[in-house]
Amino acid sequence: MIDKQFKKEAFKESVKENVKFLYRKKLEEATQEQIFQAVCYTVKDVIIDNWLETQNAYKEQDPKTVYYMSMEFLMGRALGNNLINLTAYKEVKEALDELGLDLNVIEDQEPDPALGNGGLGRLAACFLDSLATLNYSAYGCGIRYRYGMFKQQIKDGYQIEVPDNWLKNGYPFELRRPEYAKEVHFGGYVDVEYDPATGSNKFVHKGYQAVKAVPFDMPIVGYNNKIVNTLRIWDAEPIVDFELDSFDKGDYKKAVEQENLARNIVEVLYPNDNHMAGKELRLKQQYFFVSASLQAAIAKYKKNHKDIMKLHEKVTFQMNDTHPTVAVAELMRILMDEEGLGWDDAWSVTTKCVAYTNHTIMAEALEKWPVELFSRLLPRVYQIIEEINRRFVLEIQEKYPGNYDKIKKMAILYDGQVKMAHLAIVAGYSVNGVAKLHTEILKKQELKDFYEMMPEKFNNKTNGITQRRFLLHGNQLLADWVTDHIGPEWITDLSQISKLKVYVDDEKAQQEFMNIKYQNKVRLAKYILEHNGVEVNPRSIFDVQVKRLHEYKRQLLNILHVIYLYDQIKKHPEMDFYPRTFIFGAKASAGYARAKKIIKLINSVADVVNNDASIEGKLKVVFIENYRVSNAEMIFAAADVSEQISTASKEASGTGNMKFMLNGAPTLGTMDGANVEIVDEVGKENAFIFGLSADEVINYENNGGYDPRVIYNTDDEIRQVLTELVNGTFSSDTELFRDLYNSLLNQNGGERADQYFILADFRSYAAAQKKVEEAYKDEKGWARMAMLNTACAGKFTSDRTIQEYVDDIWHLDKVYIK
Ligand code: KOT
Repeated sequence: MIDKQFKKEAFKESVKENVKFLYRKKLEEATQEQIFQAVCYTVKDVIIDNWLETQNAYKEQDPKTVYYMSMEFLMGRALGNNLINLTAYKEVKEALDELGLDLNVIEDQEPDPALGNGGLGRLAACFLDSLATLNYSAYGCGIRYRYGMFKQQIKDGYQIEVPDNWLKNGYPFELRRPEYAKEVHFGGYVDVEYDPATGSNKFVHKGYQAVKAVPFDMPIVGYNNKIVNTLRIWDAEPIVDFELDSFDKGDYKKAVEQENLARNIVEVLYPNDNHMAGKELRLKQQYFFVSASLQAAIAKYKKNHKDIMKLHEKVTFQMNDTHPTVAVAELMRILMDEEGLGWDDAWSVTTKCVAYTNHTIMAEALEKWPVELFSRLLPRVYQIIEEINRRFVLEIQEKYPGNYDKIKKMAILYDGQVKMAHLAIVAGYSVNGVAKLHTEILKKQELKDFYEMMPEKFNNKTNGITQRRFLLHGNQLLADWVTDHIGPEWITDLSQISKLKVYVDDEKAQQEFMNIKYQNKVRLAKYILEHNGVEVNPRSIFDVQVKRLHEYKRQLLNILHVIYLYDQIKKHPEMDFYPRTFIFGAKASAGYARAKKIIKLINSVADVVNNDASIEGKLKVVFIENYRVSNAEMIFAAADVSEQISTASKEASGTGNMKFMLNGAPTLGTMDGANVEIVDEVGKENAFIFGLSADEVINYENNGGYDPRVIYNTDDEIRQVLTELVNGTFSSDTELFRDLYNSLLNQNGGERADQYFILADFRSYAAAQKKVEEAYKDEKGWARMAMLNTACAGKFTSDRTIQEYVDDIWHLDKVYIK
């Protein structure tokens, strides 16, 4: 409770006033959506005051600022989170109660701003929360996509993509800032002109198309500290009457083209996770938001600093994967062509300002642009990249004389392609991976040559999540219980949560903890009944895998194991079997046919299993439609088992694994990504680890793979499971799952048979699952394990991650608001 607006009576009055003002209605006449808007305006009113104060404090104290450059910010709903961080959630809930309104229902009116695909975008959102909470000056820089991540519907077991028109009713928390609009230029050509003022040549970009970038600001509320930072996302508008001199007014065709460019550029988020969309429009999106963000950052710096050579003392740009890496050349362009620096000075500033985070080693995600496309779309920027490359190649030659292999492997321009990761590493002053294992793989394998040449740049920053959203908001019962036992410090210092360890053998605490889990399972069961029409038993083990659908994440392994269990129960009806509910949630990229087929398989297995009376409800399979941030919060709270079963070495970190852990669900997983560190924290005996190690997988890969047919030929039960994919058990169309079947057994072109080692890991996965069942039957033992997971999750707060970025990379100053 920090402001007068959250005195209950004043709050109630304000909501009523807003309903009247916005809709000319009385509260009783307003729809829930209208009430949602009215409540948001009341909340925004408080936020705006803090926002102004924060920005004033920044002006006065002039701290260094990080610009977190990201194509994706998967924010999730803002209302509940803002109330939590304003420490006003409970008061507002009561005030609304008194008006006969339910805050949960009102929160449910908000569209999920889904300007991201999955982990990478959600990480950016958690980072903004932590930056504000830790009193650091920060901007998120991104794109205001008209359509975010598609909404998923399941029809007849298939995924259908429905456009996500999140701005349909207006988004209450955004603020349009036309006074900070910037122009961004595409296409055209570069002229060399003699500049009499300097007596040297200058490069002039001509004949381009221009787009106006208009920023929309969203407030990022820190927890209980009055800090409000800004997520600045850029909209595109046609230039029409904006700086008309920059193009030929009379050119009708060009005017139409520019209008189309503006319309298209921010239209939609590319729905690909861990996959490069090599589309011209994607590169346009990248340059669009990068150029606008850099122009704005430099304009802001110049307002109260004279010396552009000291930019790095006040500004740092963190590139969230290679998607914003064109920033390297764009910053060079601005410093040289607009600020008048020479190459060496511009390079010296740029290489102190930009840093790069790598999030994946999946080959298909590596960004490489055809030179033809790049140079046509961004001729001046491309020229600069050529020069960066020329100088870098000279450096390679100096360090490795005569070693042309190094040039081939490390050059930024090679084989007619622009390699964005190479550009990011060459220019960046820091290169980091997102979990210990991932960073080691980068150093030893993927980026070995770069690590050898510039080891000082490389560092690890293990990912984290914000406990404010994923415990305090998402699991209010557990949050209150934790606070009752150890006080509220965990909310801003998650290391405190280890104080729960003293309760893990306390039977009363165990019962309370598991009773909360049960209530959360009842809540999820209700959601599943409403959304899927499937009744699930909240006393069964809730075994959950929610994440993007990708072959490397191995949802296929999970569902094949479900088939295996089903076969076992059918064959031995008398066998001891603890009831289990397998819960899936996953979106597949629209063009990823095999991923979509796996969704269909999950739903087909669900149809058969859920409707087979003979197994007496022992096994249920549920596919939750449209998995997203808002239902994720509820799902984590209700999970008993956290499925983190990627092929070792493939999942850079994972962050869902941390959300499950915090909510008391032990990990069933491979030694991959941050799972390794989860096990370090909680102990191997409090997780269920299986499968090949990253080294073993990489070894196989370097030696041409392995032969799944040996397993198929010798393991009857596995063969039976695979046979059921194509013998009509789950579809009368025996060809429906043929591709999945083949992918496990047959080599296909360049693709190895079972390239994600599903059969190789199957038996060890099944054994780990058996251990889960045994462990769950021991009620006290399980309660202890679940509590230990919560108690050992302290490391995985994004507050810790951000503090490490600040200490090792950004060197920001804290700012306090009086
Ligand atoms: C790559 C290309 C396009 C869109 C997304 C990606 C992407 C996503 N690359 N890595 N990620 C995930 O990033 C998360 C945050 O660091 C990791 O936890 C996760 O393991 C990555 O797969």
